[in-house]
Formats: sequence, structure tokens, C-alpha cells
Amino acid sequence: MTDLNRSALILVDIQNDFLSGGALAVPDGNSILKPANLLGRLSFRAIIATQDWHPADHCSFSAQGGPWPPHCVAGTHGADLPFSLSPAPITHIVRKGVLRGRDSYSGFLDNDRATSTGLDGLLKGLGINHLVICGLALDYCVSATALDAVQSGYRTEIVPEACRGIASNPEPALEKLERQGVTLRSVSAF
Ligand code: VGL
Ligand code: ZN
Repeated sequence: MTDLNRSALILVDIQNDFLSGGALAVPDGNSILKPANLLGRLSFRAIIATQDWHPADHCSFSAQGGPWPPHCVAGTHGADLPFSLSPAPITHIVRKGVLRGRDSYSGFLDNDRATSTGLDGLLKGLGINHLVICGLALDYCVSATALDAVQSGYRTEIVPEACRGIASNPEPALEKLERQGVTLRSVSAF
């Protein structure tokens, strides 16, 4: 059992719109809920949920020329965490993509790479040096968050069974993450 005292669990964008029936549903996304809830029972120093949290006219939406259907509009059911994700252990919420003109796949930095969400400062303030990351979508927000975590100096682990991607084959995303210094760790290895 690892000492989780200086570790945080990062639950990336586990939101209704990325789950079954949502506006941008990730295939098989609901199967991450059970392993994510299991991880949430471990004694992490912090459990941080990121939320994609867009204004209704966000630049990433197709009506504004962006790549995605409207999703995770601030304050709507689609942007909420699902009831099936046990909210009790979540200690902090970090919202991203909150401004109309810029998107943020990573939980750390907006896609312009210039503006921070505040997550790094939050973690540093808590004395955290190790992150365990899971969520949706593996090939977008989970990957971007994990790569920034490595860049920011955290020991970074991904739990593959608690992630699903928009692409059906997770291997390319997982291989890229491993090449960049992310460790893959199964739920059963905690
Ligand atoms: C995401 C596409 C658009 C994600 C967010 O959470 O992976 N993907 N916005
Ligand atoms: Zn988004």
C-alpha cells in the first residue's frame, strides 16, 4: 500500500455529458464509475474533480466554428457530476474552459498554454507531489492533464480501467503517455 499522504486523486471530467446519454458521450464511459469510486475510498490527501464548464456560446462548440457539439454548459445537468460518482470524498473542484474565447483540455493550463486553472498552485499548497489520474476522455482531457502533470514535476500515474477515450482503442494514447513519463497502474495495485 502506497503512502497516499502526499498524493491526490484527479477525477477528470466525469460529467453527465461525457457519460451514456450525454451530449458528447464517450463510448463505454459509464464503466469507469465503479473503479473511480473504488479509488475514491483510498486515503488520498485530496480528491480533485475537474469539470469542463463552458458558457453557452463557447468557442469549442460547432455553432462557433469549433470541433465539438455543445456540452458541459455551466450550470446545466450535463455539466454536473453524476450521482453515481460518490461525491462524499471529493475535496476540491477545478473548472476549466470557463471563458468563451479559449478552451482547456488540461486541468492545469488552458489550450493557449498561457493561462492556469489554479490546479498546480492548489496541489503545491497542499504539499502534493504524486498524482493518480483517471476519467474522460482518455485521448483528450485525461492525456492533456497527465502530460502537464509530468511537465509540472509530479510523479504521475494513470489508472487505465478508470479511463475511456473517444477513440475505441486506448493503446496509442496509453503508449504516448508512457513514453512521456506517465506510469500505468491498475486499481488492484493500490
Ligand atoms: C473533452 C472534448 C471537449 C474532455 C472536453 O473532457 O476530454 N473533450 N471538451
Ligand atoms: Zn469541452
